[in-house]
Amino acid sequence: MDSLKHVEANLLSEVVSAAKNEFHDLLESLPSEIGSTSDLLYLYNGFWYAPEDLEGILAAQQHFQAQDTDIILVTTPKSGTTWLKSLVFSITNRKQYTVSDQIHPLLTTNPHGIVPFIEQIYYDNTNPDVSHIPSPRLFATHVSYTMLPESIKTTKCRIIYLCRNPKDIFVSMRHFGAKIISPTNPACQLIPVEEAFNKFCRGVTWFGPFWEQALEYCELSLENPDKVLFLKYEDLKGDIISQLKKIAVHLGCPFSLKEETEGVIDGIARMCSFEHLSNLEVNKVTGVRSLWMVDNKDFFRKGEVGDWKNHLTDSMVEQIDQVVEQKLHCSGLTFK
Ligand code: PAP
Repeated sequence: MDSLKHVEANLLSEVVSAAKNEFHDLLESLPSEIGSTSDLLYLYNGFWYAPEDLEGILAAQQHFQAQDTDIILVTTPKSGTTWLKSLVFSITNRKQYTVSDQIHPLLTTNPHGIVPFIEQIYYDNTNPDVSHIPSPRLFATHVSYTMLPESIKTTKCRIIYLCRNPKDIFVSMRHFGAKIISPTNPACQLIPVEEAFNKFCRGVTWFGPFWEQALEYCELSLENPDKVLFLKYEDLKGDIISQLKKIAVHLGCPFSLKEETEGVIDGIARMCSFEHLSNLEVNKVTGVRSLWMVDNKDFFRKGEVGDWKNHLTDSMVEQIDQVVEQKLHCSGLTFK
């Protein structure tokens, strides 16, 4: 029995190392460039990826089997992923965990520890067992629609896409990069901000270009609103209650009048607010992590709309306005 296990383990490690070699060969064949985040990115099918993200998503394309009841949260990095994860988890689990509940998971676990990124779980293990996760399973991803595993497109699972003003995304990403890039890899220093901004405007950024991704999901939400709900961070900040109702309807679990009058929607908004989540011990302490090498606290900075005004020069604003005008004008997609 032991020798059989040994043979199985050897076979598995050979398969894994063959896949690693194959991926390594693929990377070698791809165009690469230091991205706006100061790390090396690779261009694959029109989008830029850090190698571990690309490896994870390619594995997910092969192995991830979506279920009709799955919910997939899609964002460009730094556009409100952490917030969206907490909101959707709270909505879909509201019968099990009321927000006044002292055992509500968000009180002790960062949203990233509750809703996993598909590309991360398939990077950690090319074929993880996700079948045991209770329904509705919640997953997040930063990838474009074209790169999603096929079963997400063919099953009835729902997608929620959240986008944000790219000026605030850049500022948020720059601060995040300063927290994680150099400390985790001393050989890698942040490139000058003007250079990083140029790269961002050329789309050479994690999962970029951001406009290609936003356009894809925006068009899909118009063609197939039952499948894709398109949200904006600025709208969540502007009127969280109406956005929560919209999300609940999209997910097929609208709030009842009774829930509304009992303050369930307000409770979820409060539970998931920046002020509340960022002040929880689990999201405040240095060294507490839910994702790779990032402290939970690094997912919370200001949580505001328009902080770009404090960081971007007039010429940067002009440059990105031109990109947005040129790339998004026809779609009608605008940012406040
Ligand atoms: P990720 O893509 O790496 O997971 P993501 O959560 O999308 O990061 O982005 C972090 C941004 O969302 C931060 O924005 P800032 O840098 O402009 O401040 C963070 O502060 C903000 N954020 C995190 N949680 C919330 C929340 N509950 N409400 C509003 N904004 C939030």
